[in-house]
Amino acid sequence: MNQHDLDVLDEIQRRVLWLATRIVDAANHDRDTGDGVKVGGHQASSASLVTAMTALWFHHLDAEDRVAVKPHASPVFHAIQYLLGNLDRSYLPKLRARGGLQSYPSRTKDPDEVDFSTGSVGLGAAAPLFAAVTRRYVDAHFGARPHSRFVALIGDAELDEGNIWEAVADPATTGLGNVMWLVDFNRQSLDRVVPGIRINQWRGQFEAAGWHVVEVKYGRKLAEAYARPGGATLRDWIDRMPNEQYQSLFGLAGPALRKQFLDGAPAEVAAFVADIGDDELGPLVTDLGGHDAQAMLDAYAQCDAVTDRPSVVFAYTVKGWGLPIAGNPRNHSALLTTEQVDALRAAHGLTPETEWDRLDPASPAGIQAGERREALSRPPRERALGVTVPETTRVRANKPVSTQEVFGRVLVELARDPQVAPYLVTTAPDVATSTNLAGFINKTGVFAPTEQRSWTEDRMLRWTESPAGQHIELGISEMNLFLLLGQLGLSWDLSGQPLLPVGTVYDPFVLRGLDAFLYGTYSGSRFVVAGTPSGITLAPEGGAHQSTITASVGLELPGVTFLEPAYASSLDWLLCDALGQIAGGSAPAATAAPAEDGAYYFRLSTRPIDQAPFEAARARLGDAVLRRQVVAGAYRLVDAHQAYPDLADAPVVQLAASGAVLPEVLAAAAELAEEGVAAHVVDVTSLDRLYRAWQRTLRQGVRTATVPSVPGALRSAFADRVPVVTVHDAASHAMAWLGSAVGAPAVPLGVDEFGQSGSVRELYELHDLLPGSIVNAALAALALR
Ligand SMILES: Cc1ncc(C[n+]2csc(CCOP(=O)(O)OP(=O)(O)O)c2C)c(N)n1
Ligand SMILES: [Mg+2]
Repeated sequence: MNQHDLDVLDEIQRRVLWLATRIVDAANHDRDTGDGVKVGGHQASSASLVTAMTALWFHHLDAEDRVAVKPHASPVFHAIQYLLGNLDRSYLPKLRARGGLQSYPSRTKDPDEVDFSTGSVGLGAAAPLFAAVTRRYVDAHFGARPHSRFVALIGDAELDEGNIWEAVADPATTGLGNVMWLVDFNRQSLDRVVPGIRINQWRGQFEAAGWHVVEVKYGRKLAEAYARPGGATLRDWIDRMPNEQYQSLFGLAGPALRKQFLDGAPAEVAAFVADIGDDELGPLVTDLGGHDAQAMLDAYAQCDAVTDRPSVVFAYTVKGWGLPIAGNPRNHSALLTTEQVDALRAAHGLTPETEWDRLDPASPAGIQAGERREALSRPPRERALGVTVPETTRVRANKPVSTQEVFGRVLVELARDPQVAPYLVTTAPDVATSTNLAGFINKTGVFAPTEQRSWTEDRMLRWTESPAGQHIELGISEMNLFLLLGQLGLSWDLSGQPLLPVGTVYDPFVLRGLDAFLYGTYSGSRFVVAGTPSGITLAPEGGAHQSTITASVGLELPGVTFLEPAYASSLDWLLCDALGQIAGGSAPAATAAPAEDGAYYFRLSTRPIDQAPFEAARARLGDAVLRRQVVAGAYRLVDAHQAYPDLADAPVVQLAASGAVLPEVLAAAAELAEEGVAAHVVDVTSLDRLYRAWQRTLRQGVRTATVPSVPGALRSAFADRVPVVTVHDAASHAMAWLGSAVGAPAVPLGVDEFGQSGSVRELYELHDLLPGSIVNAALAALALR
């Protein structure tokens, strides 16, 4: 790049630095929230990425590229979008304000176009890598999309997060030449100057995983000094200097800086810098490559040139670059004072009248901004898949069957549907076969970027790996599972192709990937995940594999619909419905639930269950009504009035249960009948949809100061206002609210302690889930009336 263009970039980056700093300043000093809670923001973390980001958006990126910005650099991102003309000026004083710019880049809440949400460090960093995995898959199945580079701008301390290394190490992410991570190597975290010199360790870790590593360590001034005779000793000294000592230089000037810089240095270094003036020494020895636009552009070009593996750039930067808090170990959340901001404004040649201005459109910088805006403008993307997922695959079972088995069979059936099949993609963290994906894999194969030779012939499992495969196998990392699902579910946006992603995981280990699960749904992703097997019902497996709190997790996660069917047909309907919702807008008319947007979490079991009671309910209610109620969240599996007509005057209870425990509940209802109590049995297929329906009417009542109505889903399943017993192979708390929703006393039964090995019967006995306990709970509930 010629000097003129570099000068233009420099002018732009100076304005970016100013705006990013002032955006945070305005949030803290121009607004009075009146609640005493500090607003906050990160001027220092923003400043250290100003050069790298200016060089990206104002020179390097194309419209097709997708970038994750480290959470604390969101002000830089918005400043850049503003200068490009993609953000209205009114937002600039609204960082961290309601309806304003989000603290951390958000796909769903920011007014400008954010590619990847970030916030929980490590996750946003890994997301572009999985977006690139998704792109490789899309290109292989649907034809090559226009080339994109997937970039992550990440903090150096972010590399302490384990999920980073799980992502880097997984074979599914190897060979992605369109990925570039840029580490903002300012050697500071939140609390401290990162001890020691970690670059060699990190370099080794990336290289061991097959990555291309670039270091941008020095700026032009230092490079020139190194080239002078004796410069090698200077370089050697700076390279060996501990971070703590180096960082301390930023707070110093004059002779004090020289003294600190030379502390412990060989005599030749002192001699080399002897004729460099005090005023020049500081700027020289702190001249780092991460603030040299040409050095950064060269690094980006080096990454582009390596097309067979991902690249990582370590850009040596200064936290707080260009600000009075530069390099200060306590600068992470430090805010410039109003006086400092005033001085900075003046130093940037701005006044309170001109401080929010865009670049003068007639100036070279303004012209550059206009050109870049054009170059970066993107065509709209289509979210809906535009295919109709059938309401049912008609899986039937005439013998006891588990939901996990049915799940596998429904997927196989859908893989036969010519409309739906091409878009299905499954993934699992080394549990594909043990979660019943084998049938699907046998039909569709495993995805590999290139054809792989198969060395063993297995008639049960045809693990053929090829670019046509539709299962993406991961190593044992639940973080990677949810990161990949999250990106597969955003493929419509980031790769121009909507997909129907389905993941499986052992239910207890949903918790292991929980933050990535949250990350995906917070980002607006849509996918299906099956947690299977779950609960103490996988009895002999013992406490380490028995999930108890996952139902609550599924129920409470926003953007996630939690489903726990017990019977084959109900799972079939719910899974087809979920995929139909993801396919976008093709929700069958019978769906009682209002349009949902997000992920679908099925909690399944390996316990075979007799299907006859469900068929009886089907005969009683009819297919259409039953389906509607199943999809809405609950239906009466046994209607006591019809099942026990001679108990017309008997006391009535409702036994509500989800999933694998239904046989015990049915047995309890029969025992209660013998004791003269009429018990309805309600199969709760989606605790989540029921709860949401209830909450919706309550909130409506609260907001309009009117008496809330009882939502339809609750009304049809719990027609009588009589005592309730809830039974769940999960923490008793998850269903306990049903009593209040029905307006009657409730006794919640569930698993509130860690499990252990045993038979189903033994463990149900331990946790009071056998029919005898359910009967006693029903009597207790009646007594509480
Ligand atoms: C998972 C997670 N843990 C903790 C935090 C709080 N936190 C935010 S930034 C930060 C330090 C980041 O340091 P670095 O990545 O080096 O970024 P820098 O600000 O230096 O650029 C921490 C601990 C977070 N956002 N996410
Ligand atoms: Mg840092």
